[in-house]
This record gives sequence, C-alpha cells and structure tokens, in this order.
Amino acid sequence: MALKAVCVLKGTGEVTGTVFFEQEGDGAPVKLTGEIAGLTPGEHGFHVHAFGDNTNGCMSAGPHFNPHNHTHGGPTDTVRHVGDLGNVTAAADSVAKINIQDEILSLAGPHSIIGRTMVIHEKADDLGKGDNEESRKTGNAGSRLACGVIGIAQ
Ligand SMILES: [Cu+2]
Ligand SMILES: [Zn+2]
Repeated sequence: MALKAVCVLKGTGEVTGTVFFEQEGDGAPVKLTGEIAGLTPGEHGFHVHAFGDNTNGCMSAGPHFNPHNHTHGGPTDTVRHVGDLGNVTAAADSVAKINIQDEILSLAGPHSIIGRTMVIHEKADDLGKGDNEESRKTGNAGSRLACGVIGIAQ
C-alpha cells in the first residue's frame, strides 16, 4: 500500500508552500510534488531537518536529518545526509515547482521522515562542494525562510 505524507511550510516572511510525499512501500523511492511561493528567483536549499519541533520557529528543527552521521552532500551523492534534497528553483514568478524523486528518503522504517521538518532556505545549497567547513555541514544555504512538520496524509 502506498504511503503518503504532506507538509505545509510557513515562516516569518511571505514564503509559503505545500509539499506532498508518496512512496509505493518501504524501500521504494519517495516522490515529492508541490510548490513553494514567495521566493527570490533562483536556487534555494531544501532539506529534511532532524526534529519536528517548531517551538522556536524553523530554528528548533535542528540540523539536517543525518542518522548515518555522514557529511553534507547533494541528493545524488552516496555520502550525504538522509535529509539532503539539494535545491529547488524558483522561477521569475517567485514560485518553485517541486518534482523530486529521491532514493534515500523513506516514509517508513527506522529512518522515516514522518514527524521531522522540511525547510526551505534563503540561499542555494552548494551540495558540500564549497571550499569551507560549513559546506560539509549545511551547504551554506543560509537562513531558514519557511518550514513545516511532515505529517501522515490521507
Ligand atoms: Cu536545511
Ligand atoms: Zn545536509
């Protein structure tokens, strides 16, 4: 049976979004669809962060979800955080359309992302390829514009 999840992203500014997740079963790739509006045109880092805690806004979501204790990377790298989804790209109308298929995320099992937080960032994620230490931690994606807890969908 297909697993489904949903996340509504909000922040302190005008960035808002909705992301839908679907997985045919544990071990299958996860498909992400939806859109995020109110962004500056261009690339924005997009990650699953460790905690479903928004008590202090998007900051309390903690670091990138990283159960294997790897360094930060891009979505197609073998060494990456589970939560590393790279970038989404906003068009001239400020809207980023999301259409991602990821082999590492899961909606089931010990590393399920249900109950964790999806974050959209101010800047592009350098995918761990920058020339500084922060690149291997966060991809230098800057501040957290909006976020939301990933929940079970009907
Ligand atoms: Cu992030
Ligand atoms: Zn990461």
